[in-house]
Amino acid sequence: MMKKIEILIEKIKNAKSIAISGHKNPDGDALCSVLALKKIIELNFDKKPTVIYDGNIPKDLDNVPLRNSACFHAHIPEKTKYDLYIVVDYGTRKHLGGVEKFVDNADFVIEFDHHNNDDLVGSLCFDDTEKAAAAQVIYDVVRKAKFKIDEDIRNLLAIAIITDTGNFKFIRHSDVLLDMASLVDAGVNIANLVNLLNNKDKKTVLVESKAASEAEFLMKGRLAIAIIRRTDYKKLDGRGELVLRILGEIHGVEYVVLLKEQRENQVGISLRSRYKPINQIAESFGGGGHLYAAGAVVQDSLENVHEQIISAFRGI
Ligand SMILES: [Mn+2]
Repeated sequence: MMKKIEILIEKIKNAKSIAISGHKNPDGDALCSVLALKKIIELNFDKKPTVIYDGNIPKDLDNVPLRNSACFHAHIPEKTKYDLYIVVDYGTRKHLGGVEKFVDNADFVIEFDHHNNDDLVGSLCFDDTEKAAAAQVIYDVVRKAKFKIDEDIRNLLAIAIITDTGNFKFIRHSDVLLDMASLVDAGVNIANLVNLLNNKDKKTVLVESKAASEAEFLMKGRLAIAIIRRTDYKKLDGRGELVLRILGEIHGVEYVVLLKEQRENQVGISLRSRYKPINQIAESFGGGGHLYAAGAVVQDSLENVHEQIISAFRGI
């Protein structure tokens, strides 16, 4: 590890231009880990890395520190070449989206990730699939390298951890709590950060609550299915997590399905389960994910997908 950190320091020191990206359509971990790393490099190396993203950054992340320093990839000339490119929380190459061309064009690529991946894009890899967030991988390196950090960095790392663990619901190891404990001891206020994330557009919340209130209940109330049609899909921001959460709070509901008509003949499926794994259902639709939270995108009509989902749950 120390050898890798030496190389990391060497590469940052020698780079005249540095860019950093997370996965396409960044979530809290992908965006905040990248912004934290930008500030870490500024503070410790006196360099100004460019933060580049593809897709849409949800409104709830609008108030995170340094949010405005993230540049949309299409605003940067296509042939731009960086000495050093750092990819964070990207998962697999296909999730890089529009920044892939810059990554491929860079002299050297470093990665920080916590996903399973057998197609690594980095030449120097800080990967740990046991970590609950990419931010933890960065925090680990920060402490081993004795890098200076400030309030922005601590808040960004904390937001990344809070969002990727679903407010600590999905943790598997105590180390994430220990990391959070050390951030809290250094001044992070969790309530303030959660408040800062409550920043959705009214229209988004109203569309989500409407979808929840119009849900249908099957299998004696154990399966809830909500639908967001195309006209409402435009008002959605993010994955419709609120719909899944509202329905999942109902007594007796074990499975929640959200069908999003993203465009004509394209439906996004989000699946949640309380007790039994449902990732196999997502896989049968060509998707995947975690045991109890999975999804897929299907090229078919909403009506057909709706029917297929119901029959998939008959087998469970
Ligand atoms: Mn992550």
